[in-house]
Amino acid sequence: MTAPSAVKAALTTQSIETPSWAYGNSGTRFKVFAQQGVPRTPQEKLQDAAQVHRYTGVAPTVALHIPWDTVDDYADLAAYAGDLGLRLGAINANVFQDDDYKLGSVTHPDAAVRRKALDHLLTCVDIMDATGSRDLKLWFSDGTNYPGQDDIRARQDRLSEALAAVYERLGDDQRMLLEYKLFEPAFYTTDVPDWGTAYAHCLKLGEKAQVVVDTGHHAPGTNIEFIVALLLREGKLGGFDFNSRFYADDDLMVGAADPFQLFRIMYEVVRGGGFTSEVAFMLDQCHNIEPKIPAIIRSVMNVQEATAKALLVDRDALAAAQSAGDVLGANAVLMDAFNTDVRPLLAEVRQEAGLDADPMAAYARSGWAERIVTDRQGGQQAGWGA
Ligand code: AOS
Ligand code: ZN
Ligand code: ZN
Repeated sequence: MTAPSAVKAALTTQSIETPSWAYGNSGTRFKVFAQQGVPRTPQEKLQDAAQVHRYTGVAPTVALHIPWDTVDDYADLAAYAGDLGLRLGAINANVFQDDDYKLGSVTHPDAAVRRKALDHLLTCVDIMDATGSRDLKLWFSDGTNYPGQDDIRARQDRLSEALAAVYERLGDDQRMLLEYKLFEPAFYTTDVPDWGTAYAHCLKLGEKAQVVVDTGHHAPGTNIEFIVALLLREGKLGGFDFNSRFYADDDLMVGAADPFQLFRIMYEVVRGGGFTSEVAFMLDQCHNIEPKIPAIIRSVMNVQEATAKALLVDRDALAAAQSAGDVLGANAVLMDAFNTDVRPLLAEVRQEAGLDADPMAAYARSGWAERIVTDRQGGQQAGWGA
C-alpha cells in the first residue's frame, strides 16, 4: 500500500467543481418536485455552493450555465463568489433550449440558426473574460431522429466550422471542453456521440481544445476507464462531468450507482498523471427527489473516497505482478485498495484541515437548511423539465 501520509497529501490538492444547476429544482419530463428553500438567483446558488465548500473544503469553484445564470454584471458575480470564498468555474453554453434549435444549433441546416448558436458561444467566451473562468464547456444536443433527415457529413462540416470560430476567439489561458453523448434528445444520429468524434475535432483544433467525459453519456457496459486512459495518454482529457447512471443520462449522485467503476476511473487518472489542475473534476448532476446541498456534499465525498482508494493502489506491487504475468496477484493488488475503508483516512484529512470529520453531520447541524426554507420563497427551477 502507498503510505497514508502521501495519500493524505495528494488528497489535499484535489478540488471538485459543483454545478450551479444542481442547486435549483429539477425533475424529469413527468414532474418537477419543487423543494423549499432552493435558490432564486445565481447569487443564492453560490451561497449554497459555499456551504458545500465550507464542510468539505474541496469544492471552491462553481460551474455556471448560460442563460440559466444570466446576470447584468459577471465581474460583480465573480466578486460576490470571491466574498463567499469561491471562484467561478466552467461556463456551460446552452444551445438546446430555443425553438430555433429543433433541427440543431451549430449543425442546423439553416445558416441563420447556426449563426445565432455561434453568437451565443462567443458571448460565453466574453462572459469567461469577465468571470476569469478558464473553461468553456460545450455540449450539443444536435442530431437527427430519422435516417435521411439530414446529411451526416455536412453536419460534421458545420460543427467543425463553428468549433474553429470559437477556438479562434479563446484567450491564451482559456480552453474549450467538448462533451460527447451517445443519444438524447436526438435518437438516430448525434453529432458528437462519442469520445472518438470529440477527440477528432479537438485534435484538429489544437491544444486548447480538450475532451470532457461525462460518466453518464455512454452505452451500458462501456469501459469508461479505458477511454480515460487513452485520452490522458494523448494529452486530450480536459475533465469530467461526474454523475451516476443506471439506464441512460440519469444524472444521479456520482459514485452512487457504481463506486467500483468510479474507483477504476480514478485509478486511470492517477496512473496517467491526470491528477493535476489540467483535468477538471466537475459534477453534472440533478437532485430531483433528495435534498440538494447534502446530496452534493455526499457526491463530493464519493469522489474523494474513490480518489483515496485509487491513490492507495500499491503501484510497485501491481507492476511486479503485471510483469510476472500474475493475473490473480495483479487483480488482488487493485482489489485490496478498492476494499480499503478510506473513511477514517478522509476524516483525518478533514480534521487536519480544521474541518469537521463528518461533513454531512456538520451541515445538518448548521441550521442552513432550515434558514433557507424560511428566507427563500419561490425557488427557481434549474432550467429543464417544466
Ligand atoms: C447534457 O446531457 C450534458 O450532460 C451537459 O453537460 C449539460 O450542459 C448539463 O447537464 C447542463 O444542462
Ligand atoms: Zn454533462
Ligand atoms: Zn448529460
